[in-house]
Amino acid sequence: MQGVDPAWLPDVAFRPIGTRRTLIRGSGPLVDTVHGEVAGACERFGGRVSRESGSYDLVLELDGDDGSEGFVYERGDGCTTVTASGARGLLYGFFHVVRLGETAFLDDARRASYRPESALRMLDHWDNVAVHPVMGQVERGYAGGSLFWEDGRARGDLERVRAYGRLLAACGINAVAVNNVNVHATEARLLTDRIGEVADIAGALRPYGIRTHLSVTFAAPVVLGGLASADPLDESVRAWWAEATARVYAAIPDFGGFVVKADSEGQPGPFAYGRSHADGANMLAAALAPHGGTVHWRAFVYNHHQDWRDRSTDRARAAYDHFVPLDGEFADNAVLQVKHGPMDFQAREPVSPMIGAMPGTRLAVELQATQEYTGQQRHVCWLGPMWSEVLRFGIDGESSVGASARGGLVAVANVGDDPFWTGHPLAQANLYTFGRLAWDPNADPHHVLDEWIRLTFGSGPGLAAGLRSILDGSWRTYEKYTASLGVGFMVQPGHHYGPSVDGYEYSPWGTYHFADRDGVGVDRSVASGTGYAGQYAKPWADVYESPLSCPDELLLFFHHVSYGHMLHSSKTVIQHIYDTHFEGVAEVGAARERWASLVDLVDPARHARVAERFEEQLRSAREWRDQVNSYFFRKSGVADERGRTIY
Ligand code: BDP
Repeated sequence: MQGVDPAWLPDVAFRPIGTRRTLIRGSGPLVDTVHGEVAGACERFGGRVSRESGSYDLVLELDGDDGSEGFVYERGDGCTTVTASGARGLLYGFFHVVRLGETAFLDDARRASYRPESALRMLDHWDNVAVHPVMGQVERGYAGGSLFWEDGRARGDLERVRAYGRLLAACGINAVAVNNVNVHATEARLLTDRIGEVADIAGALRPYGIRTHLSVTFAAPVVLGGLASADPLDESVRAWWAEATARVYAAIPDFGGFVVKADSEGQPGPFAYGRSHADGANMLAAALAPHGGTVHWRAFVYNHHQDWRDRSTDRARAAYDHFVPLDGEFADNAVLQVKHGPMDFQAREPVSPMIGAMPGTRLAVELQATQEYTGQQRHVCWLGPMWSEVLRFGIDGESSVGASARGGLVAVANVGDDPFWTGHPLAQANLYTFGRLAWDPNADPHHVLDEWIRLTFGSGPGLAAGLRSILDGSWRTYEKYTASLGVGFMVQPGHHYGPSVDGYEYSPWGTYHFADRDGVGVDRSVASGTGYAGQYAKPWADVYESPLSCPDELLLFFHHVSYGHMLHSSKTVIQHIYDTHFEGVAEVGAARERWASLVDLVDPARHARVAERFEEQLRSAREWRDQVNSYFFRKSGVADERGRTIY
């Protein structure tokens, strides 16, 4: 597509396939997609593709379609073979060969089977159909307008959506929710009279094995159906949902299901009728069940009108307190979608204690690819290591978050209609990494990063090493110059970009750091605080309970400590704050220099876009450093050991 960055699917990545002879066996729409891919590559590079037998370098074979997503890869006797028993498996096997490049055709005999750890790997788009007066078109979007919606309706030309589906399939994603979880009036109607627009989008994504989901409002029976109530136990309400859902499936037979944000930040929900969230979710699950659909019910429920003077309410506790008592009550096709941390996508949070605490419920874990709190795609912040830590976290010391997410892995999308897809071209690495980690939560994120670099930028050694050094540690760098030691939320209220040390301190949102002249942090211990630490299984409940065993990076999330408190790193809290803020800025400066040195190796438009973002990142990092350091210097009166300038 003209003017659109090919991201990790540049033409050249198809050369190894496009110069060879390929046999494709099997039939169906996804086999046709694979055939189209191979034929396109052959047209560009001179190879050949056929559906008959003969002598071949590559055989892609679908034997049946049992709906599975795995594939077997084999190399021997001068031929590479991918066999799948499900059509999506063939598609993923094909992209596996693309990723291997020439290696796929080197003559060492081997055989391996692959399958995704999780059956649902989904992106949630917080896209509004109509531009919202405060949130714009894409809520928390930093990559231009929506890929799906334009001028208040679905785009007429869906070529870009199709290209998006292709990118997603190439990293293993199989589901997309196409509208914002905050469902405004226009968007509500996508469920009913505007379902045809959703069907068009679903049609553009389907050839790449992607099922479409829709965010719906719990109040739909009232706002769209004219009913007096949306009570989930009311028969007429249930009948309304059953009918509405049947109409959705008439338009989109492979529709994935609903995403619901209920009783959260002003969205309607079952509480208004004295019903539980299991009642609410199960009503929608019942409407979807006959059609094979799933409801993704979000667990992001807390009081956003909190009295900041009341120290007994702790937002971190809320999701667990609401939902864990409901374990076992959710229908089989209801998935409870939990943010990975208990608060809200901060640069550092502990893993949500809900994960692992609801063995009788299918949970999906939600990550945030869109960089709301991690630099808004103006800062380089590759989130692979953070997500990998989360997914590999052993909730009871053993079973991992990744394995507990039986309902799937979800990320809030970071793309828009920007030519580079993600605003900051290097933020594409987050999208790619999410897909690959959702497929295999135990994958080494650094290998994934290398893979993304090689596909996107080629394998020139200088360039690859430079990119790796810029991206690899970028999340830790970001953490250093922003809010320290897990304290979080020292951001500008509303848009959440840039520092505001007390921006949320006396607000109703439940996000406080409690800094005073003696110390900082939130006491969430059982012994003297909010008791949140007690929501964890052992050993974590014990580890987090005491400041002596709590990991440094989460200290202020769990404890209120003095500025002189000694960290495991043998630095005091205050000196750690000073040091990390100076280091963070220095690291951004070094990354910016490194990027500048790659100028001759990177396409000029891409280079210029990233260079421009680095200027802003450096400015912003300095602003963070100066505000945070000055704030704590003035609160504590403790001078920097190293005598650097603090204002
Ligand atoms: C917060 C965002 C807000 C979202 C909310 C959510 O600031 O825009 O609506 O999460 O997840 O992080 O529903």
